[in-house]
Amino acid sequence: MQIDSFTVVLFGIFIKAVLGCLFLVFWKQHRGAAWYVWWSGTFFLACVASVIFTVRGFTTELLSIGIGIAAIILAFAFCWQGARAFDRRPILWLPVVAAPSLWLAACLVPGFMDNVVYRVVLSSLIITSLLAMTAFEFWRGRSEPLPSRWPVIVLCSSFALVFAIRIPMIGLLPFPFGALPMQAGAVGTFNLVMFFHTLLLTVLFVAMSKERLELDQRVKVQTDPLTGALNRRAFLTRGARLLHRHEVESAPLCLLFLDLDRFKSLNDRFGHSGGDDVLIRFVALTHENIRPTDFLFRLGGEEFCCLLPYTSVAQAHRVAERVRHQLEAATVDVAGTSIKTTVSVGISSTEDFGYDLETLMRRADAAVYVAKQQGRNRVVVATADDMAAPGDLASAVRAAS
Ligand code: GH3
Ligand code: MG
Ligand code: MG
Repeated sequence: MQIDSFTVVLFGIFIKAVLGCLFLVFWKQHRGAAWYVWWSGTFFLACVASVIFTVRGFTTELLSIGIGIAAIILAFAFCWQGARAFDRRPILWLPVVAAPSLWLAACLVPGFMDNVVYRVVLSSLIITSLLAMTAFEFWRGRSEPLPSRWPVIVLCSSFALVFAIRIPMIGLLPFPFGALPMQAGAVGTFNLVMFFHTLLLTVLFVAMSKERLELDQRVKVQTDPLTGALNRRAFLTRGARLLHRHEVESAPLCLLFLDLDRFKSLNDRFGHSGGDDVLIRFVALTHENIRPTDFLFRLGGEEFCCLLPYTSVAQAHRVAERVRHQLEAATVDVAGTSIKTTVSVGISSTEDFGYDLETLMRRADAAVYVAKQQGRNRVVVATADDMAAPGDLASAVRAAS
């Protein structure tokens, strides 16, 4: 069975319209995901462009080629802004307006529409730039662990390359790969290349969005909403994972248990919201004093825990002293009053107590208890003969797990 080219074009229009609707449906399900709207716009514009191209021959070249290519250019500009929205960067409206305007302005220049070389060069330059910017946006966000991000970067780059190589091929290949007289085979191949790029990119955009939404959910359930620190749930899962890795490698890890001093009286004097401000400041200050590879968890109330991978007791002691010192020196402004507070810290190490999270917690908690008894605002390293902590925090850890 032979399918005529008009049927293929109609099929393409239908697919693009369906994809445009699909991304709109995704957006309705996740209203915060504005990138879906941009990518929906990309497909609707590509659909409009295909419709306009089908009337070529029935209307002027300016209306068919001029407006059709402008719609394609706008579609790629939308794709780029979708990438920016995906990586939570502000939308750049100027290129969205400027790119198709530049093309349309050129179309109005006498002689431009009649010269296929000019048309191929200018449209390729604009589209290559837009696709390269899209690939660049995704590359900039590469620190986010989304597996589909890398194939998207590769695909956007190869899409850009397809348009870029048209420029050196102007005098060598038939349109649309170059600017020599059109051949049916070349048009078919070009459309096929476009079709597979678009299809693959769509699948990857959907996969990447799904990965992002899952990651956001995972981060949300592991984050304390007040301070932004990791929560007890994260402590249990990450702690167990970290300890297992350190045990396999026989590497040292230290646990800091940090308990703010006389926090209840601070709450009583300055109100709960004043206490909240101190908690937020404390988390920010602690983050400034640990490495990006260390972890800070809010276990509850005014109790925090740091896991310091590949760290000796001496190094952990320095970190704890730094945090203690800086908190002592810091002030938090609450309704015009400067609040000051201190912290007591207990340290336990895998070098002394092995690789069991519960044991490390119990030992560090006992060390905090000693610090409180000695007058607070100090760092105590857990030793084998520390007394047991009251309220047995380890059993709380067990209960939460
Ligand atoms: P110590 O020096 O012995 O640790 O005394 P403390 O007052 O810090 O300890 P205590 O356990 O007696 O009090 C902890 C207080 O923390 C009691 C509770 O009201 C307060 N708290 C718990 N969660 C929050 C919170 O989310 N925000 C605020 N502002 N306070 C909280
Ligand atoms: Mg406490
Ligand atoms: Mg306390």
